Amino acid sequence: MAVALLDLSTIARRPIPRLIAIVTILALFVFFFVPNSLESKRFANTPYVRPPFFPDHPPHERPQRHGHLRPPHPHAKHPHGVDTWATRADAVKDAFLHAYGAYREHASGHDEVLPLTNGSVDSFNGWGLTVVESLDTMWLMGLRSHFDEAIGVVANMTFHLEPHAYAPFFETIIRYLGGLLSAYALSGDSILLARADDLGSMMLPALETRSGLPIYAVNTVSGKTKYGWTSGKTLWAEALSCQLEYKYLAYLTGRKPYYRKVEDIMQIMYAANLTKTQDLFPTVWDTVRGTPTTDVVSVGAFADSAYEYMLKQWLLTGRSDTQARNLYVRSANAIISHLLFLTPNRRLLYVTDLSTNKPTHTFEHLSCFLPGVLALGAKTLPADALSPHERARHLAAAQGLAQTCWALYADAQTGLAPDEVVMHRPAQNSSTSVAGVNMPWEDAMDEWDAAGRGGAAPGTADPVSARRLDDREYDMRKRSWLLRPEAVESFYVLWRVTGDVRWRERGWAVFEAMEKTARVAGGYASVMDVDDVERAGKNEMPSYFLAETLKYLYLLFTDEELIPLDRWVFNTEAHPLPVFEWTDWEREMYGINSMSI
Ligand code: DMJ
Repeated sequence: MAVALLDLSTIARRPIPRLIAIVTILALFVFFFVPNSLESKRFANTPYVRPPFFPDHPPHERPQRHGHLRPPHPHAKHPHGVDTWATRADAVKDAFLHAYGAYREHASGHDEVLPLTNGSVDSFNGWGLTVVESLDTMWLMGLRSHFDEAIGVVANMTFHLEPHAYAPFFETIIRYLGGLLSAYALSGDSILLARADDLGSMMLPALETRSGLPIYAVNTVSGKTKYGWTSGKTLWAEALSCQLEYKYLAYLTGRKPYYRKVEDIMQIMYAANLTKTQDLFPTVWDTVRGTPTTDVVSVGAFADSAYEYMLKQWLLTGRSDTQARNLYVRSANAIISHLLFLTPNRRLLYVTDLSTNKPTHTFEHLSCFLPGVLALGAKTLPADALSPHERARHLAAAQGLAQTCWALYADAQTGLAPDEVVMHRPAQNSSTSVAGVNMPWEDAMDEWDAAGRGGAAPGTADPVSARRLDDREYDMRKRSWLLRPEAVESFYVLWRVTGDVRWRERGWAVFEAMEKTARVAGGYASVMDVDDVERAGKNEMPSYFLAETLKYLYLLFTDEELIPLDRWVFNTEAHPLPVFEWTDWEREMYGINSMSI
């Protein structure tokens, strides 16, 4: 150090070395600083140009498992003349490539494609929803080039919204956050976790309400929130359908608010007084007070995934969240006791809503998720949580409800199911009152038990076909098939739980009907009237079609269990998340307990 100081002072005293030193310093200054400042001025005057959403050339997939560069047409036989499950799985992959290709070509940079007009729509935030929803399906189908291209799109996602725009909490969490987390879990690509963390934190203001129940929507930039059409209310499905996503995110990031904010919602549910609604959760809640505002109970649109997420919280956390598990068992028993009915002739088992404890006898396609959840519970719950009697009932209810979901498909002219039906009540349709019509399923089960259990349990036999309207025992209230997944989702779980190949065959029948009626040049279009084969489709292809419907069909036909149900848990948008176990420090820091209710 002393030698260096001596040399510098010598240079400073002599004129020529001093001049060389000054010129060198000036040259270095010009070299390093001037271009940078010019550069930044140039950028300051140039408007920001977003990079292209997709590159010009579509991704090119290398030949896949069965040696096809492109999978065969669904109706084509296997090269050796055998129509195997593997060729059926390939046919679903072909359907996915057709749907995603249409989105990529016509709706790049937007949320969803409009399949009848080759247009696009920004249904949820305009960030490129179909890309995020398709990531894990691409991964499972082995579409690696498509996946890699999509990662490039995700890398550029800022989740930016204009000041007047709001991201709906429920849809953004189950679709975007669920999609990112699942793709991360499958691929391990850290950009996906980074984006999930960004989005998870941007959506947290939705939970900053007086009660902790989520408000409808958030502006991701300002953090401002707003109510939706229910003004001041939270739908019950919205309140719980964030548990899996945020808890897995808390596990991955170590960030406490991700866990605490959503667990506080569960604590409201554990403390709720449900005596008026017979242990069932009302569909609408006051966002400020955290209490129900209605006595309507349902497993349909406003409630569905909330019941699903009780069981799945327990499964996702390595079967440790016994409080959520026990609440699921209590709720599922209440559903079976109060919401299940049988039609008198075909013995169709259906799940309906209650308003002031009276059944409405409506049955929604959305409710066809329930058989899958009941079957999953019957398969996984331990003996100390579910008695043998309860387990048998849960499994029989699952099979019977799935039979009715199938009947709705099989009855229709297109082979596709209506979105909502109302079951006939002969006592209303005839002048004489008929005793025992639309009887509660539980009563029928008790009678069957008492009579020695001969034949199939009530409602579980294959439904008798009824193409004639009069024989159906229901009227269609919503005649459209909206490319929805719930029936094939339950067929998939039942196939894996029971090994009964009928569920696979039915899934194939749904797929063939879909190919015939819903496939159009611009993707797949919802069907307006399931009983009218001639009627034009509806100009929409919701992202859940790629996230859920095609994924469950693909998994149903793939012999290998790509997503083992004991190691993965599907969120309500069919994005699989891996089972994990909390560490001791997480338990301590997050305040996790495993208390039973
Ligand atoms: C999906 O977006 C999700 O499954 C949601 O929970 C309800 N149903 C739609 C598709 O029908």
